[in-house]
Amino acid sequence: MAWLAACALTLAACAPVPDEDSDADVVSTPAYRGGDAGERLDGERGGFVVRTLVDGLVHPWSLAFLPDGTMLVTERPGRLRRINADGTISPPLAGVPTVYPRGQSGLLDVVPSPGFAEDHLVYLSYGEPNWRGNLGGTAVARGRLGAAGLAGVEVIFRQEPKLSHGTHLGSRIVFADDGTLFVSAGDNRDSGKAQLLDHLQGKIVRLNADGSIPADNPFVGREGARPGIWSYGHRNIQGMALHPRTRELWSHEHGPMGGDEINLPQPGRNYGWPLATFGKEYSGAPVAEAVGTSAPGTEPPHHYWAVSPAISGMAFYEGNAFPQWQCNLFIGALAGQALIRLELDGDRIVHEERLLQGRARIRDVRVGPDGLVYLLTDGTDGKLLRLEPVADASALAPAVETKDGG
Ligand SMILES: [Ca+2]
Repeated sequence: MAWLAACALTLAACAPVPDEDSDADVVSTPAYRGGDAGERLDGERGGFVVRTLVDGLVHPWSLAFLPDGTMLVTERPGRLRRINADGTISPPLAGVPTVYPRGQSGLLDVVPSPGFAEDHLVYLSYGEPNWRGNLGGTAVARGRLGAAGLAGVEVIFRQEPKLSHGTHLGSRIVFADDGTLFVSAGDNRDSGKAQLLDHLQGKIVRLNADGSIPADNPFVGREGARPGIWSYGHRNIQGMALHPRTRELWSHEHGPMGGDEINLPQPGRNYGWPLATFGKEYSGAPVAEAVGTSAPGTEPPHHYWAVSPAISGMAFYEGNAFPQWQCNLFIGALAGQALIRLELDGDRIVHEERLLQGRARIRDVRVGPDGLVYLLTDGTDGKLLRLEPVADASALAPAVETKDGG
């Protein structure tokens, strides 16, 4: 029987991380619920209303706002939809590249071009299959959005070789003010590659809008280094945003068991994975390559969580709807099932509150042009939620009554 035990051990060791299924064959039937009553919740900085706008989305991953008031939403199995201002939801739009629909892989981020009003370009990040269809890598494609979908789609970035069995692809896309874009590319659960400059695993890359390499990238001209790399030593980045005032890039990444962290990635710097981490392997063992919580030549995290919330989505709040949350940083928590609200003093994180605790896995958080906060919850019945100020108590359920009108 010893061989049986050994076989079982081998299987366990080789099994993909069982934290997420692709659910690629689940039928998506999204429905608009924005007319339903919202629910009032209380927070440290006052009450707010949470309203379900859409349900029935299958693993929605990212949300984007277009100038005409519509929204684009990705579903991880490979669908891109338009949610119109009147609440109608489009069928899956044409032109989306074929995704590698396994585990955490599939259609991921969606971001309009900064010049969308003129160029109508939409950028997508996704897990792209290799030619055999048995491995995936992070890729970015862009196409012009018309009524039926994307046209003229071209792939402007891809991880080669592809090493992912369905885990650790990232990925978020953020445009900087100079028109370049940052793309996070996960380590594909091949952690050592995050330290290798001749690989694109575990990196943030910086590209021109057409996918070409900016001449001032930090490793341009260095032999043996991929010139697209901006920063390295990353694990799995599912949140990036520009700070609204300093205009610097902020990112966060999943640690293993413990050690989720926030970084302010600077050009050419090493963010430590897997040499330095505050986390352990899921087995409880130390990370094999780690020398400790710090390592020579690597940057310490700007902020870290000893217990991983499993973070995804990142948005700084700037808007008029919630003055009490001005310049706060919002991050979704998957395993932690919460909306994390961080208060800042300059760049320093000085306070954390968890909103919507225990309700759902939160995959994405965005601030709309209306100043309201939009969330995507993860699951086969994923939802688009909106946080609104408490304005009209009569619109809420249950009815809120106060004698003094205050
Ligand atoms: Ca790190």
